Amino acid sequence: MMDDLFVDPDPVPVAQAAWLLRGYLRESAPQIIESVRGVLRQSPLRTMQVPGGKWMSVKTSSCGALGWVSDALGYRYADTDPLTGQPWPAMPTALQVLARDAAAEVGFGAFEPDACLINCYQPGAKMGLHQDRDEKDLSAPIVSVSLGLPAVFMFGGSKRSDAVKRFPLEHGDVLVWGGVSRMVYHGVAPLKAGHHPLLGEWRVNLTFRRAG
Ligand SMILES: O=C(O)CCC(=O)C(=O)O
Ligand SMILES: [Mn+2]
Repeated sequence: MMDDLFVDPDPVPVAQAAWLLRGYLRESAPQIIESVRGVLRQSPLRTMQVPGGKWMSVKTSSCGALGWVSDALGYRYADTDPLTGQPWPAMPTALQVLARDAAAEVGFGAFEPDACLINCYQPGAKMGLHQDRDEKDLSAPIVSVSLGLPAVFMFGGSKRSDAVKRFPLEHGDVLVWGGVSRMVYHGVAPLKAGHHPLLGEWRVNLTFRRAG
């Protein structure tokens, strides 16, 4: 009877070919989190080194046919988890469907991600401005899901020096960018301390890509 009061809010354009789907996850968040926990039981979180030798403040893992890895040699996608020596865990169906539906919501039809990078932030963790540039198929969008503690997302331009827009991301928000915005510089400001009812002291980000 009241269902029509709970329609999804319209996607908010944040740049050309980039949208924020606020509160997209809603009641499916616990199931998504359970799926992520299942992945992390097989391929645990770890801290990766970036080329040049520094360590990331974000802890990561992956699922899908390809996983994102970084070490002193550089960034790349690999079909095996270097920590376990095993293939990455399969991408749970709930995650695939979430990514595909969110992409379709803003006009990217037939998005079939083969990689989901799981980024886990604790207070103080951050991700500097970067481009997602290791994927072979740049015609596919990036779908980025936020869970747990809120964060400030930075969305710039195609040059590192371009002006950056900052906007808050909350639990359940999904960002989708592609097309002319596919190569924009983006990052996450240092996470503020807080407590989330489902994830405690953590922010979890799922970044879906067509990598291979
Ligand atoms: O945590 C986020 O919201 C962004 C993650 C990201 O940009 C990446 O993993 O490449
Ligand atoms: Mn990125």
